[in-house]
Amino acid sequence: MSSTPTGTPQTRTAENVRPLALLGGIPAFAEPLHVGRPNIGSRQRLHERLDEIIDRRWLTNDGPLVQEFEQRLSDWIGVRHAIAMCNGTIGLEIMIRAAGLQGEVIVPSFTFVATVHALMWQEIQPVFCDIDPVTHSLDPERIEELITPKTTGILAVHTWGRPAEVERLQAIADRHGLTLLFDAAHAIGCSRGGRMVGGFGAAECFSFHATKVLNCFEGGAVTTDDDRLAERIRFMRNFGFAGKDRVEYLGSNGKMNEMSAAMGLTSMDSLTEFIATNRRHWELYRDRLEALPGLSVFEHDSNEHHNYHYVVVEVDAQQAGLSRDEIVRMLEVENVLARRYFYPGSHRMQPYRSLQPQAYRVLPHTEALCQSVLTLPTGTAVTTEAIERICERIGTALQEADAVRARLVESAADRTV
Ligand code: T4K
Repeated sequence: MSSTPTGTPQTRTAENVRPLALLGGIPAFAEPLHVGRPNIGSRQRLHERLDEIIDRRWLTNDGPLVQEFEQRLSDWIGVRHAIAMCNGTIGLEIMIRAAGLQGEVIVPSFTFVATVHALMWQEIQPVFCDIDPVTHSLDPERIEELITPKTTGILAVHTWGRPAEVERLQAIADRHGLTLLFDAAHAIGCSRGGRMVGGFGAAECFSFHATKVLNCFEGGAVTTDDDRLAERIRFMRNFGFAGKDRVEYLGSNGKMNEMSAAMGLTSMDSLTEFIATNRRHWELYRDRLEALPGLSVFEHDSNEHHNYHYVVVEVDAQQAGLSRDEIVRMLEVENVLARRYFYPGSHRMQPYRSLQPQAYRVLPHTEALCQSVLTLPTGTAVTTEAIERICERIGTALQEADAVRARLVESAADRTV
């Protein structure tokens, strides 16, 4: 059987099923298997769209494909405005500025650091709040104690696509006159109470990066039901222009180009299929891994829409016999590049580590999750056979935990020589 970069396993023979690669066996995969391999959709449709762009000679600046993308997005989500962006980070920055946040904003540390940077980039002080260990999103119980006279908003994250506790967050925001915004980078196609993510808070921001379930190569979108806010966001996305030769706002360049919109539309055409694949993969991982001691797969509400984009595994090192890091290192030798999102936590990254060295004190659940969570490869580039193989390797490693640990200690010693 040939091997490919998408992770086709090598031929399964008695010789290479065991032992683990770390213990002298053949790696499970001939080439690295990544978390975040892009979903592509119909190449033919993508090529047709790219040809249309070239024929039309309209490459960017609110082109027809961007407009179509925005319309389909807002129709699907059920929100009045979807404003496409060049990426999620710039989308967050523009959303934050357009919503008038300043001073201090409450934000989780357990997120991709872009969420926090988007505040700091505008000299807004991020105030780290702990997360609920079950939902992995902001813990509403911990927010009010962090509010000061300088607080202007809450920037919550729908971590792994599971919607944050939007109703309780909104009640807190209303009680204190704060603006509630959401980083919805992971949450396209997810719902809470039957309502699609995209319409909560004052505005929400999606990422359509190559690694996301819906991808535009690079891209994002801010969605809102607020007409005036939407208008400001549109102007700020385009240098602040409110008309020809008329600049009314401090603006940036957040525009999505036509190639990205072509990819986004093509991705959207196949989104149902991508999500169905993700769901099958997630269920397979859950069935296999939860049969093992000390491993649990992050759950989603099966009564809601979900994109099943991330397969997130929590490792209880005591029960499993191996720590999260030991499993990640064992998998790496098998050519499975599991990720430790969001290790070590934004508060332990710069500049926050220097600016707020004591932040960890109020973040016990964040600290614990940063040590115990890993994400595994999924999406349309991964086969069910590959997933079976990954789970089998993890199971074998747990059975041989002592040997695995001893070998890892030895290899760490080798590396320091
Ligand atoms: N807020 C949250 C909560 C986010 O998670 C993110 C982004 C943002 C905001 C910001 O949105 P953007 O500005 O990115 O639109 C990756 C993604 O780059 C990033 O978009 C994502 N979150 C984050 C969770 O994951 P890295 O640093 O892990 O990227 P990298 O280069 O290590 O790639 C991840 C894996 O994907 C690798 O194993 C390789 C594979 N890959 C990647 C690309 C780009 C491919 O196989 N093909 C590819 O084309 O951040």
